[in-house]
Amino acid sequence: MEGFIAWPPELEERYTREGYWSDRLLGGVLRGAPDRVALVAGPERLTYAELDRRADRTAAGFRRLGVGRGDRVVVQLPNTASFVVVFLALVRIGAAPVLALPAHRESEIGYLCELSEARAYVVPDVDGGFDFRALARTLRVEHVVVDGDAQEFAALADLDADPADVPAGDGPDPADVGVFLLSGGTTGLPKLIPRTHRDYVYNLEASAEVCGFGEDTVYLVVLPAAHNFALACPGILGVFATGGTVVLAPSGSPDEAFPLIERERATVCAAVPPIALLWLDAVSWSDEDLSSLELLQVGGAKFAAERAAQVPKVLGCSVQQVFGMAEGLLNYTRLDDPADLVERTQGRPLSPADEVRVVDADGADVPDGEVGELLTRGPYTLRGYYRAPEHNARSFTPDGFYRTGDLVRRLPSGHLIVEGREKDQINRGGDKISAEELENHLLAHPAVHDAAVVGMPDPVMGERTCAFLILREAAGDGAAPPGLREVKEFLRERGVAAYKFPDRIETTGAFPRTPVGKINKKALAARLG
Ligand code: OOB
Repeated sequence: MEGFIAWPPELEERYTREGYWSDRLLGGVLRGAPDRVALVAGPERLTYAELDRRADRTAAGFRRLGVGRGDRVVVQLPNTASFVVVFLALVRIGAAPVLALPAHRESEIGYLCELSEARAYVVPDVDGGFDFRALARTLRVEHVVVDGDAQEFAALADLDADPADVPAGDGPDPADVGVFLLSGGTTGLPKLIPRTHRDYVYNLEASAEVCGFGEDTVYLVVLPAAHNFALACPGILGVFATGGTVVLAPSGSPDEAFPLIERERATVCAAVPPIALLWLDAVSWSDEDLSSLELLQVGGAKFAAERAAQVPKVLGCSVQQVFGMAEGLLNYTRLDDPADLVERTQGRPLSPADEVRVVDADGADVPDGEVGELLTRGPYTLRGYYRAPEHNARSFTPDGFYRTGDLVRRLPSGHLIVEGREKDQINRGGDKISAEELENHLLAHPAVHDAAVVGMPDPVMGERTCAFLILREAAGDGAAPPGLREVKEFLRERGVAAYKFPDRIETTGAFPRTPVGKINKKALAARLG
């Protein structure tokens, strides 16, 4: 696929020879017994055989539309059975789903469709009060497929064909891009992360092993299914590969998640820290029986040691810290690690073939125990973002290490402690916000002369977003300077996802500068006190 950067041949040979890569495909992950329940979603309960058949029929439906190997399809579905069916259908025909989040709006989706040259866009009719058909009308994609009331578009339910009636087409190769994940973003625009069948299959299978997933696993999904953590770390796909059951919840709210844990006897769940904190509080006033829970995975943002220590006491289950990234590298605390490492660290790399360096500003390795930037290379870490040559020149070392932008300390055991971040990004409870992307939107406001976005510490979210604005003189002649409400409304009209809206606005006369003239964001953040 043009724009995809593959591993160099010698590594390709090594990862295959050493058994990290196989020829298994993402479409073949359903390995549970045919009559076992694979998926519970709302009122639906699908066995492995039923899910397999629905995926095949939907795959045939997509093929009949003319979608096939090497095509891209932007998928923006909430946690419904349709998400799983559409994902499996597309990877089976070798069309790569581009996994947008339900929160994304015109700004993000328009860009993703254009960059990926998507053949199709798959959406719910209405979700969370938002009409995705209206969003679809603003786009130029050949096929819009709607789950529910399709209006003028194609209905997902009609993408149903007997596989025997549709020519089989060209199947995917394990080295093909299987799926595109979205990067959190550090620049003006989000980036697409190509994940091949063989690297992502390794990602999910190795994760399932480290996390002890098996036929008895009942995995509750509370994060968006489109997020790497919930999808493949080990996630939904890791459960399917080991024969367990996936239960989809609409959100991590205790009102929705706790009754599902009780009813389905869920054994494991992946959460971001704000959800874990909410659960720690909510057990005291909830009546549900959570005794089936064996493991709570927490990741996406730093989870404080004191809170991690509370999980076994309050929720009665083990805790696992997960420090991962859509770009690849996953770190897990191990199930048999001593409590001290589980509480204080964010885990160690999943794979023996993960190469990790911790370097100073000059790119020199620092000794264990000292803070530096994490660089990584390995059998499931990307070698380049899709169609982003300039960005790639900055994000990778010449020998192919990905610069994570995370500041970490490595212990002699290999465990990593996340100490901070170098990248210009806000991590709002696991949701990543590119400061530059938000600044560019703010600069489009007629009253804004300059904008600088910084994170501010928050006890629940870890960070919230503050936008410092320098207003135009012209704002004086009539136009009132925008307040927080106006700024949010402005961003909503521009079609920006709501999680990127600032939580606070500060106006100022000038930005502090670094000696080289860049905005000094540390000094700005310090003003927030
Ligand atoms: C996960 O993936 P992304 O792509 O949304 O975000 C990756 C970034 C990391 O580079 C790091 O800055 C931050 O999120 N992060 C953490 C963390 N886990 C992720 N920072 C501190 N402590 C942690 N435990 O967030 C992701 C992907 C797969 C599994 C889990 C999380």
